[in-house]
Amino acid sequence: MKENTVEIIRRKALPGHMDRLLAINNPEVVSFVAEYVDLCDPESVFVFNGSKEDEAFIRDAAISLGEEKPLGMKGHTIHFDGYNDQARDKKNTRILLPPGIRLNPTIDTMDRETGLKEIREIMRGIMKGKMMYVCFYNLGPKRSEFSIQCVQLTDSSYVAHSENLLYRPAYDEFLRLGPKARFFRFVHSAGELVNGVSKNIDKRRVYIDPIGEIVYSANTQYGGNTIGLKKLAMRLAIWKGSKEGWLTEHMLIMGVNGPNGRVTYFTGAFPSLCGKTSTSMMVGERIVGDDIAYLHKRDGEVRAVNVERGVFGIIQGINSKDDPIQWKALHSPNEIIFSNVLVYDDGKVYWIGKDGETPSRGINHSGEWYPGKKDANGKLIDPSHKNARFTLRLDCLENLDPRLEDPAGVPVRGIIYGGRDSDTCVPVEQAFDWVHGIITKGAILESETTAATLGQEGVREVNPMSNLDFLSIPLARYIMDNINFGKDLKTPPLIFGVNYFLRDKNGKFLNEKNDKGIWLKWMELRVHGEAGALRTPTGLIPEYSDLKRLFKVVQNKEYTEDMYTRQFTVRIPEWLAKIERVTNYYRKNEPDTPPIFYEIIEQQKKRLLDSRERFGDYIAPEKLPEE
Ligand code: SPV
Ligand code: MN
Repeated sequence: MKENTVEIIRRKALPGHMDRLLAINNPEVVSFVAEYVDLCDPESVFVFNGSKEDEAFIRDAAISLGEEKPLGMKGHTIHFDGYNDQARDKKNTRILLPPGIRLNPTIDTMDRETGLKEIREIMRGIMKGKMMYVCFYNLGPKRSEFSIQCVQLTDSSYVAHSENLLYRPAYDEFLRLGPKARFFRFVHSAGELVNGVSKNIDKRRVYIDPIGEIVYSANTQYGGNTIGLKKLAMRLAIWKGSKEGWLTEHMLIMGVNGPNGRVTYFTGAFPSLCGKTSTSMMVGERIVGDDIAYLHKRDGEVRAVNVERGVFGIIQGINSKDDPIQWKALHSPNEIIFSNVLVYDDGKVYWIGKDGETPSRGINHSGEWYPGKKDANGKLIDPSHKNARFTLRLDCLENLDPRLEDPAGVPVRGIIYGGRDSDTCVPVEQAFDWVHGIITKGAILESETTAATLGQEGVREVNPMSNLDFLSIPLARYIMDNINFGKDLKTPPLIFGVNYFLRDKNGKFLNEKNDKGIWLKWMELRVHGEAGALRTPTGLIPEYSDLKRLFKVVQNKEYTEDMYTRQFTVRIPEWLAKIERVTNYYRKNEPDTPPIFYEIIEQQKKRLLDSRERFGDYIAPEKLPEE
C-alpha cells in the first residue's frame, strides 16, 4: 500500500479510527476510502466498527447536526427531506454503461466515462466541513452464500443511522475476510445543507456504475436516492446475479401459516406504494422481508433471503384497525426514524390516514403547516407527504419469522405479482405454470404510478416484475433470466397474480384492505393441493366455497356470492386491451424480447377470444369449468 494513501486518511481520521481501517487488512478498502477522502475533502473521518457505542455516536450526531430531531416517545426521531426531494428521482438516476449496451427506454443511462467524469466534478470538495462516515455492512444474512459485503461512505448521519437500522453491520465480516472481501461501494453526500436540507437540488445525481460495482449519490437526502444498500445496491446486484445465475427481486418474503402448524414461504413483487409492506406484515402470518429479495436455486428448490433487516416503509394509511402490527411498533419506544410526516404538539406525529383528527397546526416538510397551506406553485400541501416513511428494525415487529438470519434462506413455494390495476385482473389468480406465470403475471404486469417517484400519479405503465425502475440489464435479458431460473427445479414455486385495486364502475374498491389475507391463505392451500380452482382463459381462480369458508374461519366475515361474482368475473375486453397495450410496448421498446413471450401472449389471446365467442364479454365464475 502506498504510504501517502494511508496518510490521506490518517490526517483526518478520528483518533484510533485509522487503526480500525488498517485492521481489516484489505488494501482495496483503504485505497477506496483514500480516493474519496481526497476527492470529497471531509473535515474528519469516522470508521464505524459496528459497536453499540458507534451506533449511539451516529444517532447522536444526527440529532446534534439537526438532520433528525427527537420526538415525544423514546427512540423516535423525525427527519425531513427538502421540499422537492421526497421521492426517487428517476430522471437524474443513471446507469453508467460502456458503449453498446441498450436498456429499456424508461431507464436513463449514460456513457460510463462521461458519467464518471461529471460525478467526480460534482463530488469534488462536496464534504467540506463535514464528517465522512465509513460504514461496513452485509447484504443478506452473514456467512451465507447469499451475502454481499458493502462499504458505504456518506456525510449524512441520517443515512448512516438509517443503514444501521436497515442492514446488518459487518465490520466483523471485513475483519474475518481480510483481503478476500469483494464489496459493493457507495459514496453519498447530501451536499451543502440549508436548514438541514440539501441545497443544490439542480445538481442532484444518482449514478450507478455496475462495472466498477460502485454507486454515487450527490445533493439529495431522500432514502431511495441515498441509502446505498437499498435501491442503489439493487442495480449492482441485478447485474451481478444475471452473470452468476441468480435473481434480485423487488419482493417481500413471508411465511404463510397453513393448517396444522405448516409454514409455507412466499415472495411477492409489487411496485412501490401498492401494498407490498402491508402484505408482508399481515396479522397472523410471518414477515421475513418487505422489499428486496435475493433468490438462489439450491437442490432443486428456490431459496430466498431478505437483503435487509429493517423496513423503510410507507406510513400513509397505517391505522390501528387494518395494520395492528405496524401500529403497535410505531407506538412503542423502538428506535424509529419518521420521515416527512407532520409533527405537532412538540413531538407527536400525524400522517394521512392515521386514526383521529388532522391537527390544525404543526411542522412538516414544508416548514410551519396549517390546513389550506399552498406551495409556490399554488398546490395544496398535505399534512404529511404521501411518500412519508418510517424506518425501523424488523425485530420491532411481533410477527417476525425466526428464519430472517438463516444463511440458507427460506424455501420459496409461491411467487406473487401484483400491481395497481383498477379494471382488468381479478383479485387472485394462479398461473398455469412457471413460464405462463413469469410472462402473464410478471412480465406484463402494469401499474398506475404513485407518489413513490417524482412525477405524475395514476398513469398506467408496464412494470415487469415490479422491478423495471431498478433494472441495470436489458429487460429482454431479465425476462429470459427469470424464465431460465424456473428450469430444472424439482419443486417450482407456483406463480400467482393479485390485484388489490380493482374497482366497480363507480370507482369504488371491490375489496377491503385485508382481503389479501384470504388470498394468501388460498394460495397456501393451492401450493399443497388442498383447494380447488376454476379455469379461466388467464389462469386458475378460487372457488366460491373455499373463499367463503376462509373468510369465515380466518376473519369471521360473511363473504357473499354476489361479492365473489363481482370480484372474480373475467373481463375479456379489458384483458384484450391489456394484451394490445403490452404487446405494443414490447414491440416498440424491447426488440430483443424472446419469441416465447409472444407465443404465450398469443395463446392467452386466443383463449380469451374463444371464450368471448362462447360466453360474451364478461364471464361470471359460475360459467367456468373446474381446472
Ligand atoms: C420503493 O419506492 O420501492 C421503496 C422505497 O421501497 S425507495 O427506497 O424509495 O425505493
Ligand atoms: Mn421498494
